[in-house]
Amino acid sequence: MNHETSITAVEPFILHVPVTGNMIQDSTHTVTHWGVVGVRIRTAHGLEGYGYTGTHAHLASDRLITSCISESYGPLLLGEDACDVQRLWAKMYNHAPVQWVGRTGITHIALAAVDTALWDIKAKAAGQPLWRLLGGATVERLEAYNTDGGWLSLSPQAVADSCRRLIEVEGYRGVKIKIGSDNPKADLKRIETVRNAIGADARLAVDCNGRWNLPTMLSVAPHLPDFDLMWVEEPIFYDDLPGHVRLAQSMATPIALGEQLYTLDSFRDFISAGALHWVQPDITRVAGITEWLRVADLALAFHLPVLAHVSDMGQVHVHLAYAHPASTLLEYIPWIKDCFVEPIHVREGYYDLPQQPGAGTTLRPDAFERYAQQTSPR
Ligand code: 0YR
Ligand code: MG
Repeated sequence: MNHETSITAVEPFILHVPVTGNMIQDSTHTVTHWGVVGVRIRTAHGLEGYGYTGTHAHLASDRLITSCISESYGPLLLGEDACDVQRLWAKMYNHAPVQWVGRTGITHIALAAVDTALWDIKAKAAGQPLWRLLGGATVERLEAYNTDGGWLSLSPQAVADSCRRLIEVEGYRGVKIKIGSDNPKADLKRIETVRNAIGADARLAVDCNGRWNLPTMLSVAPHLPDFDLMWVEEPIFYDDLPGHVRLAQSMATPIALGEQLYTLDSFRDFISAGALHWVQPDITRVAGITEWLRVADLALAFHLPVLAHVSDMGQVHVHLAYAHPASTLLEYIPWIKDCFVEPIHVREGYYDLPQQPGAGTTLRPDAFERYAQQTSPR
């Protein structure tokens, strides 16, 4: 037992941070603030680990997460060595009373924050950024693609203008835009407007956020090759495995998904059934870095590329994407980066490699001053 990293306190927090332009929409969600819901774990000799997860900043549901962290996981951690990440993850994941009420969902989201804080401590104790602790960077430069110009709340022309600026001025090689409205013909027009604006060489992906049903998607699919898309993301409902298999068999454009899948087993089922082409795990859903790495290894075994999903989990995902050999590209969304001591940064379309020890999750004190919410009602 390393007493220096013995856990002495587990302190959850909730931050609500405004998004770009005060409001964004995809086909399924309207968001004004991003919820940075997480935990600070203190250890005996003063080392602190931070972990967080992303929400739509709804205080009542955010408090379900912080209550799970402080009341269910906290007591399991006190006195334990924070560096025993795998064992502690299993202890929390398999804790029977918690598992009984939440085999996925809120418990996974809470565990994601805790697991990340443990990895943060482990990397800080080693004096290394997480990507180095995980084996080192597998690429010299990790390419970023930008989603923050493509919201469904913007007009097609506004999306086209912002995507063109991202490519031509900011140096991105790729962008992703939202589709999945009630008018698929208008969405095809939207894609065409953007493709024309950014030119033939830029990478373009579209994200339906699970909104359309199979017939709608099948009617749109034959038109998509005109726009040379990297992928269609979450084309139909998240858990519809047979639907995705049928779609993959009849649509020429590759399918990306995973931001709503909660388990390694679900990734195994989707991948082995041939239901997707780009694997998009998010530490938020799969209960942390520990399980994310297993999903990425699984993808590697099938020679499928991994795209860590972002939703502003980029602070951590950049470490994983640099370290994992299956990872090729990483989404960029800039809403919360200024809350962190070492914000992620994209230069000419590539992510800077983080330099500070830890998982990239250490929050600045002024982020708490500006954005903190009460974790429980007074
Ligand atoms: C709103 N990324 C996504 C936004 C994002 C959402 O929830 O963050 O569009 O999760 O689909 O690929
Ligand atoms: Mg998505």
